[in-house]
Amino acid sequence: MSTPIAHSEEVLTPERRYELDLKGYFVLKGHYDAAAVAEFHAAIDELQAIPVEYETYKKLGIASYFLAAAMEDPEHPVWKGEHRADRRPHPQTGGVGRVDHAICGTDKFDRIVRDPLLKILHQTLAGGNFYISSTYYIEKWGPARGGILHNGGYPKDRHFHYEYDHTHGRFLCSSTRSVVILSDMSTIEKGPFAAIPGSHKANFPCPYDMECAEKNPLAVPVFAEPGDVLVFTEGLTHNAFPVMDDSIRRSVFFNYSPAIDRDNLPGQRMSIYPDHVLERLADQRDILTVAGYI
Ligand SMILES: O=C(O)CCC(=O)C(=O)O
Repeated sequence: MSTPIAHSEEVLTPERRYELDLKGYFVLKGHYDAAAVAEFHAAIDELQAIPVEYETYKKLGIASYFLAAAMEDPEHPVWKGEHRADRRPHPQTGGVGRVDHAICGTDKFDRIVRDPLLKILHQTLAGGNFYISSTYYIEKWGPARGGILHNGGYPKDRHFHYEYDHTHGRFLCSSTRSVVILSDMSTIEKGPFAAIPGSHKANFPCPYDMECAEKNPLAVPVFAEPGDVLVFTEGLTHNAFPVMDDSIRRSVFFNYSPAIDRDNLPGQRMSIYPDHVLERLADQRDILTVAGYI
């Protein structure tokens, strides 16, 4: 990883800015090296080794992919071994397909939290102070379905809209993401990320199939390799193509949103992160303790 980067133009270059504005995403090729990729795989292994128990999840601050429905209900079926059809545990390892608030259950994603390039990038896209609003991984073992295409510019949604303010020459995006690719997604069989380029600026609902990317004529695969980081506005219509072979597909999602308050340090904070995370990442409190909404 390079030394701190001072200017947003060095990070959001004219080429990246144009591509993001036009298509709604771009890929940072080879952003993380093999050692970092190995560390992120180890993070997922660590999260999967945590027993899927309400008390344990609550104590750590991690969440089930059912989010509030499960985290507010100790009797939720997920604590009794039930899973969403597309997030079933791996048949051999038993590892669960997704854990939310992942940074509360492992410190092995901390280099993504601290990543100076990603911080400047997402701050620029938020148009000011931002915070990390969600962190999770997705593991799929093939063959596996892609998933329902979601979001888009229409109807405008305050939670994920894309905006560029021409008057003041700045972005005002309400939600942007970094997806760290951990598996080979360089061919269609491997179930790459799916996107409808330009859909973050759509003025109409998508008239095509939203159930599966492979049936939507406007959805394209975004091919990527381990260590690449896909940056996109959550206003983009997106999901994934199906995994067609028997490979394991893994990626890590970091979501960034504008902070709604300048400073919300302990004592007065509304951070979603428990104290053990704020202590471990004390140098990153500016992006973990600000108030925001998810
Ligand atoms: O698995 C993927 O690459 C896409 C998942 C997705 O659309 C999401 O988490 O919002």
